Amino acid sequence: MLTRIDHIGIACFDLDKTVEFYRATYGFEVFHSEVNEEQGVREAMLKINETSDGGASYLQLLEPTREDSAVGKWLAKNGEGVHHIAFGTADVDADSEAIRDKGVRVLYEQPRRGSMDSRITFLHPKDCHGVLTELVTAATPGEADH
Ligand code: CMX
Ligand code: CO
Repeated sequence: MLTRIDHIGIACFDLDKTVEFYRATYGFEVFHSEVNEEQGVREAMLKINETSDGGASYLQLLEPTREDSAVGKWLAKNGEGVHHIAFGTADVDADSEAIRDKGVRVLYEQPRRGSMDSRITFLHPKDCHGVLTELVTAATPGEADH
């Protein structure tokens, strides 16, 4: 069951400048940052609020590490902006299989590693009314490597 907005992914050209904009304008601080080479991103997670399922909602600011990555290609075509939304679930395996059974293309056979040791998969934007949609199961407390 999808129980929260886990994050909104925002593509930017300069992560440090974008982090500073969110800090100076709204007071949001970086909760976690990392490079995910598989996804081709340098990213910062800004925690916005805790949620009733014990999780949280974040903004995920994304700078590409290479031009041929998903975010690099998207930025070249669209410029900066909202790149994807992510729903949180306790069981990304079961939920992505159930969604696959409804005929929506799930991009990965098995969930892959996301921010903070979460497990993630994506649904094709062309099957989701133009929205690239991610499903996330957060690492269990204690496993996350801040
Ligand atoms: N939102 C909405 N539509 C998108 C999109 C996005 N983020 N990215 C691509 N599209 C659309 C394109 O506009 C294009 O549409 P048209 O054919 O009408 O022009 C179509 O999808 C194909 O796009 P493309 O530029 O040819 O790109 P690809 O097919 O090579 O890749 C996708 C698209 C979704 C398969 C790829 O971006 C992907 O695998 N994404 C998942 C991984 C990812 O995004 N990682 C970065 C974030 C990591 C994280 O969140 O942790
Ligand atoms: Co994401």
